[in-house]
Parts: sequence; C-alpha cells; structure tokens
Amino acid sequence: MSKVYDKGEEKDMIKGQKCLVIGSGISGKGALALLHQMGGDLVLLDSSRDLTLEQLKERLPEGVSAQCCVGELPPGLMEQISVAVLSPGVPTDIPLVVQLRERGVEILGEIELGTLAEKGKVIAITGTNGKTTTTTLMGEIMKAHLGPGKVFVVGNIGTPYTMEVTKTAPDTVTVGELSSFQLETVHTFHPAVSAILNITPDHLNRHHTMEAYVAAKERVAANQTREDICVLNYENPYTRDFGTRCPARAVYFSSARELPEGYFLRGDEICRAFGGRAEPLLNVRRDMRLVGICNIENVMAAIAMAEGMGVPMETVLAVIRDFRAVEHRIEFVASKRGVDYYNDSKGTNPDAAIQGIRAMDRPTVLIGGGYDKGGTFDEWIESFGDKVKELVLIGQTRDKIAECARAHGFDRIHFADSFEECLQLCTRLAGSGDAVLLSPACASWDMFPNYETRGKEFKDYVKSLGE
Ligand code: UMA
Repeated sequence: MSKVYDKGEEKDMIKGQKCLVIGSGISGKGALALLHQMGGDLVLLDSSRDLTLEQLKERLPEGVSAQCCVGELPPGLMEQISVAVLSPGVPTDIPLVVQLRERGVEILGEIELGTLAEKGKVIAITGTNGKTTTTTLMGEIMKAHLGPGKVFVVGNIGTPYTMEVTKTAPDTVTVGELSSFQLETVHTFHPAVSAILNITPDHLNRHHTMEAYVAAKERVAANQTREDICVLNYENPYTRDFGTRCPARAVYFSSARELPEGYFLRGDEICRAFGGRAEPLLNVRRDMRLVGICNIENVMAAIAMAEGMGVPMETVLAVIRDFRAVEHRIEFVASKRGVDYYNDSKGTNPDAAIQGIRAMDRPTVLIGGGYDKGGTFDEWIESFGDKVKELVLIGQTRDKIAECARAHGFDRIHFADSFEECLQLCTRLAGSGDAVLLSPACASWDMFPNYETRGKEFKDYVKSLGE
C-alpha cells in the first residue's frame, strides 16, 4: 500500500469531505470522534447483519452525527466518499474496500488517522506474542520517566489511538501496541522507537500468506530513518533478517547467545554490550517478578527501547523490579482443592500457547480450541510432552485440533459443547497437584466477543469453586 498524501495535507483531506468509517466497534467510535473534530462529513457503515439501524445509531459517540448504514452502502453514496477509515477487523481485500480503492478513495486505518493528529513522540511495539506485556511495561517506564499526564498507552491493547491522540503535545509520548491488522493500513505513521518482538505464523486467514503477514509487521518501521531505532529479536529468523534491511538503526536482543552489540541473557543476567564491552544490568531471578523466557525477551526489548528514548537505567530497572504479569497472560487465578488454575486466554495462537505450557511445572489439564484463523497446530501439540495430561476442546477448531493431536499420538481428548461444560469437565479431570490451564491457541471470536471475556468467565468460574 503506497503513501498517497503528504504530511500537511491532512486537514484539507478531512475537512468538509465525505468520510466513511467502516466498523462500529471501539476503533470506529474513536475514528468518528476524531474525524468530527477535524470537520469531516461522516458516514458510518457496519456490515454486521445482526445490527439494526437503531442499534448502530446508538453506537455513535456523544455529540457526533453521521449517516448510518447497516450491511452495505446505499446506491449513490460510494461516489461521494473521498476518505475511508477502516477498523482493524476490516480486511483490506473485501470487495467494498477494493472498490473504494479503485475509485481513488483515500484508505486509512484507524492508526493512520490518529497519526494525522499526533503532536508528540511515538513508541510502537508489534510482534506475534508479547506485545501486550511489553507495551504495558513500556508505558510504566515512560510514566516513571516523564511523570503523570505525559504518556498514553494505546492500540491493540484496548484503547484506540484516535481516542487519545488529541491529548498529545510536543512533550508527550504515546506507546502503541500495533497488530498486523492495524499496520496494514499505515502510510505516514513514524515511531521514534519501534520493536518487532517475534514473528511466527498467525492470522493467516486474514493475510493469506506468511510473506504478507511479515510485510504487515515490518510496516511498523516503514517511515523510520537512521535517526530512529528498531528493536529486533536476534533469535527469530524473520526479525533477524529484517535488521539487515530495516530503515532505522537495528538494535538486537537475544535470549540464546551473547551479542557483540545489543542486549542478551548470560546465565541469569541480562547484559548490555556496546563497543564490544558487556555489562550486567539485572538478574532475572532476583530483579524480575515476570516468569518465562518470553518475558525475559519482553524485558530486554523494553530496556532497549527505553534506552533509545533516553530513560536513565535506574528508572528502567526500578519499574521492572515492581512489574507484575498482565491480566490473561499466564495469570495465576487460584488454587482450589489442590489444583492450580491459570488463565492464559491471551494465548490466542499456537506460539503464545506453547509459552503457556512451558510455564507449567505440573501435570496439566489444558483447554484448547476456538475461532479458526486457518493456522496449524502441530508445533503446539508437539510441545505437550509429558506435561499435558488431558486436553479439553471447545469451539470451531475442536475437530481440527483433535485430528492433529491424534496424528501426533495424543488421544486423551475430551469435547465440550459450551464453556461451562468445559470448565466442569476440567475440574473433574484434574486431581490434587495438577494444573488447569486455559491457553487455547485460538482466538475467542466464535464463542465470545473477545479473549478478555473468555478469561474473565474462566476466572469467575474458578473463584466460584469451593476451597
Ligand atoms: N466490521 C465490519 N466489516 C468488516 C469487519 C468488521 O463492519 O468487514 C465491524 C463489526 O461488525 C464490528 C466492528 O467492525 O461491529 C468491529 O471492529 P474491529 O473488529 O476492528 O474491533 P474494535 O472493537 O474496533 O477493536 C479493535 C481491535 N480488534 C481487532 O483487531 C479484531 C482490538 O484488538 C483493539 O483492542 C481495538 O481495536 C483498539 O485498538 C483486539 C484483537 O483481538 C484485542 N486484536 C487481534 C489480536 O490481538 O490477535 C489482532
């Protein structure tokens, strides 16, 4: 997707123009509010057939008026549209978007729209896994450095960029968690510091090929220059390779080898090496409350980004020492009748779910399955080893997973038709000394509005169990 307008033209691009927002979720709402402030003439389209026109109108932000359309655009309206803002969940290759593009309509993602109003500096974090933890940690580090009111944490983490960007100023920093969906539609987005934590297969039903998925992730650095920094994982083949082509200055981290330049793990110490000299910065057992190699990588990436933003190391380390796991990410819920329950609802792809299994230290009843993103489950099942004792499957992918598990010789498989049935089954299957882990390797969208709801229902159930 090429850059189609120049910075500075944006006000004219929106003011008085017919602007179409596609999607009435939280990104759509943020986009409508910002376009309204910019003087756009608004149209809101949601293609969900489950919505009535009245329900759609109720989703309009307070004080914002827009022509609302459910399903598709009425005849004649397409010709009037000059800008279309896509919510992240809207694929860029659906017929409507293709037609708009062919008509020469400016296609922006919600993140790109936010970029038009950004006045401060931006830190952008992407990757298949670890984004939410790293973004949250980075937000805390920047808040400790800059003080209250100067830092905004936005993006895939839950708060749309467009809802916060009007508060930015030359001395603020916005920390953004960016998904591949959001990065597909950026044109001028320009972070001072970016990070690609790792890239493993995910969202292939949306991007179709691994090449397209990787290309979307790499867009995070598309407008960076040698003045900027891009933090990359040396142990991931895609991100290591990107460092040789990246327009920004690449700074690597590694959890598996000593690097001559960058950040790496030596025994239990995270070290920094520059000019061939290495020095230890922190001890991962003594100075970190987060567990698992994935979190050590997240912390190394955050240290690298913070240094790139000029944050003193003592501030960075003080925040890391106090930082706890993010909700829904390998989150210990409670111990009931000798069984430890862990909520890893954010394990929405096989790679993330592998990290969940690795973090368990006892026989585990695992809940898997959900929305079908078109990926494969072989590596996830291979990672079960002796640890996963029973697998309880739910959702769209349950038969596909069961077939794959049997092909790998794992047949302690159970099916549940509802989440409630699944949870009760897990409690029956787990004995004292076991763990029950919700880490489904799939998105939640077939049974829940989002992974947070899935995780919350899990936690509510666990809390309702007797001691
Ligand atoms: N819709 C259409 N046409 C379409 C597709 C969707 O009209 O072709 C409509 C739906 O009917 C619905 C609305 O769009 O009414 C939903 O929009 P959305 O799916 O973009 O969701 P938002 O509520 O705007 O939330 C989005 C992100 N969702 C997705 O990327 C799917 C949220 O990430 C993000 O937190 C939020 O913006 C704020 O930035 C969630 C997510 O699941 C957590 N992300 C994926 C992931 O982490 O794996 C990428």
